Amino acid sequence: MKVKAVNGFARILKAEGIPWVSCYPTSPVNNALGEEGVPILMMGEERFAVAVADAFSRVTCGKQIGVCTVMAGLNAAGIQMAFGAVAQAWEDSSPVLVIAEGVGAGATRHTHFDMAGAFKPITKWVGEIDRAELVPDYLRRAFTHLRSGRPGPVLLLIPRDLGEYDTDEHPYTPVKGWRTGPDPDDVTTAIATLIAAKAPLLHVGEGVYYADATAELLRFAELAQIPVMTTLKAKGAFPENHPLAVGVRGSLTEHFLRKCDVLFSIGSSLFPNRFSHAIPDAEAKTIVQCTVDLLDINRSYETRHAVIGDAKLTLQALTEEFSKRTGGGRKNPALLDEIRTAKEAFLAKFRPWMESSETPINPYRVIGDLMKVLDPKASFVTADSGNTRDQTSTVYEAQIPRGHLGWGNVSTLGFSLAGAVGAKLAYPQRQCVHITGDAGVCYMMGSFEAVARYGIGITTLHINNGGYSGYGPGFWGGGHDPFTWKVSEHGSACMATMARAVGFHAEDISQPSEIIPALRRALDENAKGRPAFLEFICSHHPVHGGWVRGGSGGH
Ligand SMILES: Cc1ncc(C[n+]2csc(CCOP(=O)(O)OP(=O)(O)O)c2C)c(N)n1
Ligand SMILES: [Mg+2]
Repeated sequence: MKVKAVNGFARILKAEGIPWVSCYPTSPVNNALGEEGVPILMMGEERFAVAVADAFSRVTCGKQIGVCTVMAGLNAAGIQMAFGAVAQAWEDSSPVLVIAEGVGAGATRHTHFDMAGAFKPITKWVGEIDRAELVPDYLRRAFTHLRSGRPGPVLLLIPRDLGEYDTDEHPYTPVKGWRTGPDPDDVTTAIATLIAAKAPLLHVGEGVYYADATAELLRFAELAQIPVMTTLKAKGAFPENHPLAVGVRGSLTEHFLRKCDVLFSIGSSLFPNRFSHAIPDAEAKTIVQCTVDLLDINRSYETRHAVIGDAKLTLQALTEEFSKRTGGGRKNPALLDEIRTAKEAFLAKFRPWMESSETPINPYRVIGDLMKVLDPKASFVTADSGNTRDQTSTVYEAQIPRGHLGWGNVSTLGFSLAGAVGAKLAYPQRQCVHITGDAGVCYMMGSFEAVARYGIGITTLHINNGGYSGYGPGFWGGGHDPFTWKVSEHGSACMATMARAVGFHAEDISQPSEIIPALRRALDENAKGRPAFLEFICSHHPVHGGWVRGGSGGH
């Protein structure tokens, strides 16, 4: 049967199980999606359209692929604005499919902008479809990249006037994606190293999420009785209320990171960025790195022991070898005591703020009360760039996989709204909340109308601390204070009023005792399909758990 190229394209997306496509006007694929019965979500700008699709891929750990379209072709405005969002997906290895209009045959001399060239450094693959009958081939390759190996964004360019192709001659079967298993010799070495360790630490990265290996991780950690820390992006991959959990950052994590003699890493690049730890005294420790991607080997630290392969297959092999060598699991009550004591010391610093009745409200009180209200087994929390990320990632306890989305090798303001929207679309039954600051809110305001229009019941928590708090006095030197950080007083700029005007349930809260009732009202509104915005009048309190820096193993 003959179909137009864009319709064949849309049918293939449907066959691949794509539930909706987020977009911003316009793309020749959008109409075809309508004709083929694939809903589109028309957002408020391109960056958000990409970010929602990106977030959907992240929160489903690539089990579902987020897809978006943006304007391009001879008017590259859309794809140019989308660049930052795609770059972020690339930095964080998120498997999002971006579709844009290609430049048709003979028209390349009419544009200055080399789309494929511009996006090659920030995508896993760019496909430029130049003949109608190649639509199935290009989508087959796109989904192979999206579903196999280290995840990452793919850009497909499809011109509007490609003509037709015959689907009987060029059929399409959905792509399953492929995994690689570990070398058994490397598994033996890794387990021998682990068994010989005096103070091992499991260091868990987001690869465990993408490999769907959280159950295998739990089994392995319990069998081997090892403390478990996660990277920010892997927060929640191991239940943070588990007696072996040592969190993401702060004194509890730091104690075990410094103390360990074997750092046993699974699913992490191990590169120390702005939002992760360096490995202290790396040369004095033995590092075992289990990862899917050779790019990470001998990258930030010299690799002596590596296991290359999918994290699920690797954890299964490690568990089997460990059981064989130890005759079943082992017990370590002294370790559990040590974790409990270190956790108590860590909480002793933050708990008073989480329970504080001071005004302006301490931001930790909002997070503490949020933890009292949310169902820990059916909720999702993410936070924005700035103090909200740092404070949430320090004290919020994620008990289920993707109960928290940590993102941001490069952490871009405004992404938390997309995170919550992507989560709500993926898990409609969950309470989905994101925490953002004054700068974060400004970065997302233009997208609120679409969230309300589609009835996406998420809650925005705006921590109004009167400015860009982490950039306060002294951050860039005295000369720029106060202009680097202060924003308008709440009396003259009420963000809750703006959110209400575009369809959100909205409140502003200045009393700590009002936090829990307001959260409950917001979640009730969410359950009815209405987003909610709560603006908390908070203190300037830029305190959070630290990252271990330095060491000689990379910066
Ligand atoms: C797109 C982008 N530009 C700049 C930054 C740098 N940046 C990080 S946090 C921040 C200010 C955050 O202020 P606010 O949202 O009020 O949060 P607070 O730290 O005060 O809680 C800025 C400018 C960024 N992360 N992303
Ligand atoms: Mg602020």
